[in-house]
Amino acid sequence: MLGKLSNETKKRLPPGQYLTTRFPVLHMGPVPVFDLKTWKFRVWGEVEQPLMLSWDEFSALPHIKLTMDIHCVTKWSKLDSTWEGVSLKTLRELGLVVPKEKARFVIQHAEYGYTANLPLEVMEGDNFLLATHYEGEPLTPEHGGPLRGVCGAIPGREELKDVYFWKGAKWLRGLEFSTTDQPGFWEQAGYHNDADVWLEQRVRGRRF
Ligand SMILES: Nc1nc2c(c(=O)[nH]1)N[C@H]1C(S)=C(S)[C@@H](COP(=O)(O)O)O[C@H]1N2
Ligand SMILES: [Mo]
Repeated sequence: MLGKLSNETKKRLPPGQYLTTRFPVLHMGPVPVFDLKTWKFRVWGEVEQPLMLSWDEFSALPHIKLTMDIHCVTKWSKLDSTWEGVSLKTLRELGLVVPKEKARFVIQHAEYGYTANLPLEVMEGDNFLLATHYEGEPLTPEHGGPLRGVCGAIPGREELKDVYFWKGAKWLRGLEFSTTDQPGFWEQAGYHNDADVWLEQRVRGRRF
């Protein structure tokens, strides 16, 4: 199958990955039910001011559109997926989420206690988004609606750190800014803490 791919496409496929045009659904446990009337998004920890937003308030924030290649640790990759949502950069520029100088990590907190951890500079990169829409439509519940973290690769932006898709928490309810790292759900289960797709950091302590 790889033989049919153009050189340009091959360059966008990290080691060990194959292309799919499907969008598989992958997560632990059931799809949570949510009520947008009571839904809240919270930010706490090492920030100048904790934040709590209702769904209407979150929706009213400036959204950006982002097209990325996404790479799942189970080895599928999907090119040119388009997302809309709010970036951490926007939250900082609006003065809503201003990390304290000592903040180093951001922990995404999702329904049922699922967490995912990333360094602050990765979360503030152009390839991470708090996403409300996928391909122009509101996120479906299966894919993490109403809000999820998404991370991927932007072709040509080699300076950015590209991490596997598990580092984006579906059903996101809050962000905790921290001075110390706190391995998330899959990281505690043995997945690699750094999760760099180009270094094939899938599992802690070894490559496979
Ligand atoms: N809340 C939550 N988010 C999660 C997961 C999960 O189990 N729970 N699984 C992660 C994994 S392993 C992957 S590959 C992606 C899958 O997203 P998708 O179902 O939209 O393809 O979600 C990530 N986010
Ligand atoms: Mo995954």
